[in-house]
Amino acid sequence: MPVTIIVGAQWGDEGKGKVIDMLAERADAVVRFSGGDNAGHTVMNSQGTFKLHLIPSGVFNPDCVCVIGNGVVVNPEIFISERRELNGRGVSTDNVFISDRAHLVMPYHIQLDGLEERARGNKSLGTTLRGIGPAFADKVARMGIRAGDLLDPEILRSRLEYVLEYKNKILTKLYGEPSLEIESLYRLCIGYAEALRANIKETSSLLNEMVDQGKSVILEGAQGALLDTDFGTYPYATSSSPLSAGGCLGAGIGPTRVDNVLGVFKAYCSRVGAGPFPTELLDATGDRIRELAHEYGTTTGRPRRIGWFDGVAARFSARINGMTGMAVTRLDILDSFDEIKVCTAYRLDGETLTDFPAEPGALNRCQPVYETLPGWKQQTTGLTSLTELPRQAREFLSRLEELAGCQACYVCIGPVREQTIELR
Ligand code: 2SA
Ligand code: MG
Repeated sequence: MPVTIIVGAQWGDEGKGKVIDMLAERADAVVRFSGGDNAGHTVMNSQGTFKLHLIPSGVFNPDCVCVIGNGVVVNPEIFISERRELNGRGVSTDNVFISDRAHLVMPYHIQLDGLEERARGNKSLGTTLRGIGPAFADKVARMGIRAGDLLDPEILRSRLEYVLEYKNKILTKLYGEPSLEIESLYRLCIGYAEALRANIKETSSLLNEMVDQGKSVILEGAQGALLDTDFGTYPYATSSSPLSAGGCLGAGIGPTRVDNVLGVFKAYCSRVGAGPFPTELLDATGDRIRELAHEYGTTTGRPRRIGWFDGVAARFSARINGMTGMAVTRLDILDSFDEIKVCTAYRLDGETLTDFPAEPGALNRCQPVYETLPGWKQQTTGLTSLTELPRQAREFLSRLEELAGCQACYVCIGPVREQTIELR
């Protein structure tokens, strides 16, 4: 598997961290390509349980190069604290690099995320308040500070002066907040520069050389396809591209070099934050899944919204990602259910839809059409092959494959690395 892109196929939290941790055992490089520390990847392996927000899940393989790509926005404080925690628990970060083109999340981005959410009132998006949207907005507005800018004090100072003049107008005139001081911000950034200097470098050439040498490279997405700025439930979306195409852009590897796109689906759905969610379960079944699976935000601790597997969204996601395979995670969470539902179509204004609508209002009004499958009522954790899985579980997986239009390659039946069955 020379170059594989691994993406979240739903609304994030599908268990990408676990799948990547497993595949990273055999990888030469793992690259994070989108999002920022809004992401939360939980990894459980022989070294313990880790919640990663920025550092790629490949960090547990000491021979693996880990890259935070140009498509990520990096909060230096979070990077430094994550590195400290990993090092404190015996995990080396010597092979972790940050692209010099990656943009930084600055303190004013976090401040603006909070002010913007408050200004939206009852139309707030439920962001993670990590400054991610404002940092990406500055990137495309050509007003960002990049990791590479930290390395030259003169460039850094002139960039900060340019940006602050504008930010201070917004903060004081629009929000009535005090203006920011250049000196303290500059000193803070000089501190970041000292802490990060050894990690910052040009990473796209490094990765392309590895690809040229036939090394195995994994591109690791954050969040999920349905939160993509273009194809997600806009404006209830994140501000970067969690899609496979975002992988090429956010790592600097051309699409012709990519061999596989693995989409990670949960056996049900979850969503955190506002926005349409056709299969949402606002009943005891939703609560039961949330508690069984401990579905709470890794970054914010917010309870996640829960719903049945959505086949319409799955097919859409497989198509826009060009998936070559899927991983189905958290199958074990459904072990005790008598019946399991999967959504096969939507009903909207008297019509049956099998494609995912672009307009969030329309999606909000979609009623799911369900097919009910019998549960397997048997513990799957501990099983090691497809043939050992109960017949009903195999039928459930086949139905998910049919609905998504994509073959399952892995099924996860427990949180730790080994609790995964490789199907093909
Ligand atoms: P933002 O902060 O600007 O990216 O928020 C915009 C929307 O994107 C959603 N979003 C997420 N959805 C699922 N998981 C995410 N990561 C954390 C986790 C979230 C958490 O792993 O649990 O801890 O709450 C994530 N990050 C962003 C967000 O909810 C908004 O709907
Ligand atoms: Mg997560």
